[in-house]
Amino acid sequence: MNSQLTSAQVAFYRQNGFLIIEDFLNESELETWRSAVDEAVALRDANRLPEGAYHLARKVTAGDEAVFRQRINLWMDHAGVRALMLDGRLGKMAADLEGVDGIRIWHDQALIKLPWANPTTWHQDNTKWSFASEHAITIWVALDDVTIQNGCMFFMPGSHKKRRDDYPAAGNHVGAMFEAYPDLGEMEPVPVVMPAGGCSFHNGLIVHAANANMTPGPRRAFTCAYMPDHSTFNGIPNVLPRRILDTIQTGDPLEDEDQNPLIHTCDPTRENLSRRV
Ligand SMILES: O=C(O)CCC(=O)C(=O)O
Ligand SMILES: [Fe+2]
Repeated sequence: MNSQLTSAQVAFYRQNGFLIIEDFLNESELETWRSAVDEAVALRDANRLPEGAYHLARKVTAGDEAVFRQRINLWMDHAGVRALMLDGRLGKMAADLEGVDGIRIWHDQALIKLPWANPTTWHQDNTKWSFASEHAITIWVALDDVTIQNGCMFFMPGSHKKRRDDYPAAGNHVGAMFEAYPDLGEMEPVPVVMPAGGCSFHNGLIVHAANANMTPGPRRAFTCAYMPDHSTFNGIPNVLPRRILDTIQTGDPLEDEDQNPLIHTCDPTRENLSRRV
């Protein structure tokens, strides 16, 4: 795993809100990621979230997969994915890119754009999550070659510097966000084409989307969204399970190790928490 970041990469990320690393996994690591994710998705069956999650508990049907097959928090119920996700090197990359001292998993997800899937509409991520932070960050790992044709992502460079809280949910047309924020619709997006084994990082507030899949093959990606340590609950349930929602109030820290494990910290007194693989 190519987990060494240069200062030029960090500077690019902070200015643009994203970074592409084409040679992230080598061949054998890519095989490990593919087989762990494929197996975990198959075992999860038609359940989008692990058992106990608050909502979205209903089983997914074909109509729900028009944009992608989405299976969330596979690290919780598959040992192979868990070993990949608790790797502190990923947490350190996320922390270094964002300049924060600790990183927790918010959620992982398999995002499989099936053949002929619809585009992913323009959106920001962090506005949907249970914490608000300028330093949320996601890694998106390509398990297949990602092309313009099969559903690559697109980023609006620099758009992460402004929170846009108020726009229609996905399901509307691809550019629905631009009706609320016309300035965004004037920008030139950057397509994120990369070979299998490549990855991108993107800030939780960057405005982004993905193409339709206009090919007969799937576009498999595995992603993990990260939350800075010390983030607090904002009242949005999102993927939190009932077990947690029943016990926290808005403003409480999100620090349940079984839900949001600390995978990297600069604090030596808490280091053992982030060394669990
Ligand atoms: O893969 C996609 O189609 C969209 C991914 C995305 O929105 C994300 O990772 O935040
Ligand atoms: Fe997103």
